[in-house]
Amino acid sequence: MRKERGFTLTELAVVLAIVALLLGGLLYTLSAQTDQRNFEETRRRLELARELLLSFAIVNGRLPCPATSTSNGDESPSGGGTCTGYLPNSANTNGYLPATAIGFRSVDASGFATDSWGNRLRYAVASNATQPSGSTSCASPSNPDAFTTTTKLKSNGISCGALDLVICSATQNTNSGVSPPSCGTYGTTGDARPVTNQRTVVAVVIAQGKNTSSGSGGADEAENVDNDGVFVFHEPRPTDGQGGEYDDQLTWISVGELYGKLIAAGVLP
Ligand SMILES: [Ca+2]
Ligand SMILES: [Ca+2]
Ligand SMILES: [Ca+2]
Repeated sequence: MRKERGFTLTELAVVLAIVALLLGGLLYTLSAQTDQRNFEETRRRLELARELLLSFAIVNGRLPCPATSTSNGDESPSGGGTCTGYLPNSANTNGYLPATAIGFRSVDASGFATDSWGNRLRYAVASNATQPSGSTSCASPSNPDAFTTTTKLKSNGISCGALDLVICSATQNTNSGVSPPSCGTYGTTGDARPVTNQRTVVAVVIAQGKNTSSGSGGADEAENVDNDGVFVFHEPRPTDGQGGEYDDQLTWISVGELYGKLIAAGVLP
């Protein structure tokens, strides 16, 4: 007679531990894959936003104004001109991508363009034209709606730079209180370096990413929504990284690229 023998408690515990480990690993992989997919989808939406903004400019001879929290995804004011709360103006509390004006399809129930986590895409456009650095060719630019009014953009012409927006590698040591806004001079660890030069960027689109829904995010991210002309772009970082947690994604349009598209389409000069 063979003696029947079951699993010992120790054996069962080992098996359960292995199953738990495998399951945990699987769940982690799944959530990491979802995050990665959302990140890439958001990147695609930003690129689409960029193309649609440039297409809008070709048809309308200007860039659209940002949407505000009450404009249901349309530019404000409708038809462009002097934007509601234009930069550099601290009253510009509600700059969103004008989804209905440019025909952007991923929108929330109120018509605002969103990233793949459902956060509304931010958008800022330069209002003032200026001499490109070291040049005197943009003699008397028409401001402050230089890039959002068709006749002004045309009369300013391609000799003007865009004054109000600059992209930096950190918020530390930047200066938004000067015109043009500045990434400052690099001095100590954590200080910003320029990602773009001043007078280069005419529009920027920002996705605030996964952490925005949970209300987290660091100082570098806060710089992207504090309604001044300085924006921060770098690779994603964890909470204890330089400048705090950062998962924002940005894309921007240089003024030269805008002019290039308008010239190619016969809108300028
Ligand atoms: Ca973020
Ligand atoms: Ca700031
Ligand atoms: Ca800022």
